[in-house]
Amino acid sequence: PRDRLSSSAAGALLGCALGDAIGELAFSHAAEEELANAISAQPKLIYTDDTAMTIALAESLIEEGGIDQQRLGQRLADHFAEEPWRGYGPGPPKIFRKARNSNLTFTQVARDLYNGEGSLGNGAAMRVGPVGVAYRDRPELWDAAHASAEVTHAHPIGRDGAAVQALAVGVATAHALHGRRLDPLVTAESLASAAETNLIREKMEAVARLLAEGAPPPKVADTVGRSIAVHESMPFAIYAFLKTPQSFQESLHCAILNGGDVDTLGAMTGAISGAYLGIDALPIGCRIKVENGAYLETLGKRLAEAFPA
Ligand code: F2R
Ligand code: MG
Ligand code: MG
Repeated sequence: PRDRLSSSAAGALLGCALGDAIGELAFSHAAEEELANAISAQPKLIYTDDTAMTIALAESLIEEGGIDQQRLGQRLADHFAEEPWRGYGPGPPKIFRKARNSNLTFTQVARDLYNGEGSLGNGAAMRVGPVGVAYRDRPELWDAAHASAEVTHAHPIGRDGAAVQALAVGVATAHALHGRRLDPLVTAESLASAAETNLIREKMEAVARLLAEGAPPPKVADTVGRSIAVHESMPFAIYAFLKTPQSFQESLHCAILNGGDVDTLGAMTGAISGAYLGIDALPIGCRIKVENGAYLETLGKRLAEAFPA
């Protein structure tokens, strides 16, 4: 089980980075053959803010042994300060700046964003994979996912979207750990019933229904959405995994070849699929090209050691 957890944790982090970097290429190469040529032409696969924030969250979980919101906020802000060019959404940099220049905590500042509504962007969900790996099928997962989200995303939809994505990674990791095969329909239904907001529950119910009907991906994307808002991207990312759970590549292509916020769709699907299938199932040609791949693999192993089976 220790080796399986380690493989699953490394798979989740590298899967996120691969999905993010390849998804970013799909913004300008949206057809399968064109994308394959673009990947071959790249000396390195460069990830974006999705993976930079995932790394910060994994490091914070390992250092703190759980979610310490102030320390997580500080680590996210430090990563942003080192690499502000990673393509961050507009909200997090504002929060980092204001928290640094005031006596307010990160969560207090995050609550003021977007006219006091807080953010419902997909930024908390795209980075939450390490919480799923660490807590898996444990009851603490839900609170840890909320706590990790609240550092930048205070809107109930932003928090709920992150918690459902964390649960998807948690279910995938737990199945991998115990060598069990996951039932896509049962998983979609249980994720729907775990959601706390009507909007996300209804989207996940639509995912379950469309999976059962065998609806084509473009129809699913049009129905549930694929935008920068979490309720319009996380459900399609989970669908892309559940449609073909045995193939990282097929899940990733479904996530990123139907338009929208494709780096983030890739990061979310890649994290779930990588956790479920383990590091050895990731396409080796891409794995060796991904930026900081050795560090991501080591970080996954350290995360597994910090939260053992
Ligand atoms: N920033 C980007 N990409 C820019 C180009 C996107 C692409 N071309 C596309 O069209 O999809 N990528 C990175 O940002 C996203 C994650 O963003 P995050 O961290 O959630 O940021 P923020 O600012 O909190 O939220 C994002 C946008 O969502 C809308 N929004 C959020 N809360 C809202 C609210 N309460 N009311 C109304 N709108 C709200 C705003 O438009 C925010 O700008 C990822 O895609 C990552 O890759
Ligand atoms: Mg991004
Ligand atoms: Mg994005």
